[in-house]
Amino acid sequence: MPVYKLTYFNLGALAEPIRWAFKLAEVDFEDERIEREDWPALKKSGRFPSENMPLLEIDGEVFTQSSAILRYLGNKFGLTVDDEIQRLRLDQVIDITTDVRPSFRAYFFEADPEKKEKARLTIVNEVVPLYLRQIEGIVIKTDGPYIAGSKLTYGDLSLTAALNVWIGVGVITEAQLQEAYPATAKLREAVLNVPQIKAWLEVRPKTTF
Ligand SMILES: N[C@@H](CCC(=O)N[C@@H](CS)C(=O)NCC(=O)O)C(=O)O
Repeated sequence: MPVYKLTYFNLGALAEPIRWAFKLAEVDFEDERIEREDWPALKKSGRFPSENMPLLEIDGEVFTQSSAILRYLGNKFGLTVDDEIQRLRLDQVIDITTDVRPSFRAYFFEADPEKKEKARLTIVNEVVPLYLRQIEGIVIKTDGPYIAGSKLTYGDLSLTAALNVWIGVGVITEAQLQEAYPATAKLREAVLNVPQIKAWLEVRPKTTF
């Protein structure tokens, strides 16, 4: 078995679906968490080729890009489906959640309180509905609970982790998700109740998202 080391901030966010993949496969990995104050020096240390995280080391070889890493582990650990159209849906959902990130970045890094509130309202009223409508449209194509029907895949892990960020940041509540996007809410519940994930959520370091 290869030696895996995952490095990220002390957050769920982009690393969390990767951690869940390891937990589901019951494969050991080192869960290195970098404190914010240590990051500026580490970023320029030469250890991080993309100067960002997450980073996955497999037997010492360094890999970047969270979606590529998740897809690799999903394929390796059987968290995927054979059907190509179903796989297209998984990847579509991952790319949709990726498209949302720039608007979150603009909000997080805005210093002016008035502009920050405007950015938040744009996310709440325009960005989240636009993307969740698309996701709901994909999820309802099967009887659920997952994107590919009864089979849990890396796409569900990615989507659920993204939803947890959106809920954690406060741009949508669990009740609003349930009300407006019931199939997506059902999928998130199903993923969070998978025994290995549920057990991990109870012991993992507590963070806002
Ligand atoms: N496309 C990359 C994006 C990685 C990324 O933006 N990471 C952020 C954290 S979510 C980061 O490391 N930010 C610190 C920095 O850029 O200095 C991926 O999916 O892995």
